[in-house]
Amino acid sequence: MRHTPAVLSALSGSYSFVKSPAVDAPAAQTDPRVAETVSSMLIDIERRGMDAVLEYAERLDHQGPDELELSAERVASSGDRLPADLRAAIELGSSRTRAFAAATREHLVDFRTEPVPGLVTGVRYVPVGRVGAYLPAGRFPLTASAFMTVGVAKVAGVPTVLACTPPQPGGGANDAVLYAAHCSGVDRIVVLGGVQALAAMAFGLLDDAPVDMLVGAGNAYVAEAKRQLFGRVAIDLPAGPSEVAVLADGTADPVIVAADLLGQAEHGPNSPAALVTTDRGLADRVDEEVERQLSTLATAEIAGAAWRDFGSITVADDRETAAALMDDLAPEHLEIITADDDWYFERLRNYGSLFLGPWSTVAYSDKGMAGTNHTLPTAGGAKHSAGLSVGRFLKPLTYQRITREATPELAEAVDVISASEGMAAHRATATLRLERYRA
Ligand code: HSO
Ligand code: ZN
Repeated sequence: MRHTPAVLSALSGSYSFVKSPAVDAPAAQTDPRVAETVSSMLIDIERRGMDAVLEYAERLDHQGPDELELSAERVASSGDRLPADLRAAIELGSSRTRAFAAATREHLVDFRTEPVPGLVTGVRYVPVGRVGAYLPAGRFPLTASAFMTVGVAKVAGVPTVLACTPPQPGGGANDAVLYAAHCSGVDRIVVLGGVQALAAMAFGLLDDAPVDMLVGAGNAYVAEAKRQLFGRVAIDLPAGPSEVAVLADGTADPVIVAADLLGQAEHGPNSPAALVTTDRGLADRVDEEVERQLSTLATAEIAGAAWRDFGSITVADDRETAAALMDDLAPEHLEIITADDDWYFERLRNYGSLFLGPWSTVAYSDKGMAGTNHTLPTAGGAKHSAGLSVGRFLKPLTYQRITREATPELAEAVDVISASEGMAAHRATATLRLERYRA
């Protein structure tokens, strides 16, 4: 998240930084060394297949060749190894996410239109055939990832959803991640991490065919592997470090605002968190409150580093300026805590997911309890893209049926255009039909 200098200088109102980021926001481009490592691994795995996959799994994750497979019973019984309250929370998040995806799916309706008699055109939503989901379980096992990827793909009607999750330090997979995947309807889970997992899914080494689409968050290597495989397969999003922005006025509680900023800064030392406010007093109180909360936060080492390097507090003169600043940031998550929430709701254009009012916090969506997807554009991507949703797993395929009746109008126009372009074979496809129509 970084402000565009040209946008800042064009703002009609003024603003000032109470705290500006110490470091420029992480660049959207990948570190060239990461790109190089990933590229050589992909080439090697494509050439040598499963032998190379097993070598990387051994070298990078100390995984033996017989430690990839999980029996169906082991996955199905994963919930039995969890405390009852965690099991119930996973079931709630899974069903809530599936329900929101199903409601969204209902709005994606096949249709037909007949612009002139004899020309029928339409759209059919057809699910992608095979999806590969990466379920991260590194520093933090993001339990809800499976809801967002596996669960939403299954609601879209994807016939085969394969998942990979990295091995845990003592071997095996994280039971909460397994249970979340199981509740989400996964067809098969393999214990495999990093680039080797994505390559194995994309090259069809785990199953009888390659996947058509790769989804799911991971570290910089996982993100880069997806970026490099894009084109050969579809991907959800090029995901960078998680971000949060809060747009608040003097009515907001500084304790809540500070907690919500740290709530995403905890993801990693390069996670940006921004407050834009129309109230100078709130800015100062949040500045102090963040430090106070960091002094007791268990993950202060990460969140504190993120706040120090990528945290910002900006005071805007008026709500127009605040909204313009926020649209320029285009944050992954945006919380609005003001007396004018509806005005901002109507006005704002760029965000991955929006949280309206003091009771709405990002973690509710992060963990699947709101039902909305947490796979969202970062690094300003919200200016051009939306997050993952059921529609991404559905291809809106067009078709047409043209009858004899509609032939003269279409064929005569195609004849003229093709002749002007010199495309004789295209022209013939139309003129031959015209001859038959007139015969
Ligand atoms: N904020 C992350 C998702 C997540 N956070 C899950 C915690 N758990 C990306 O939206
Ligand atoms: Zn999060």
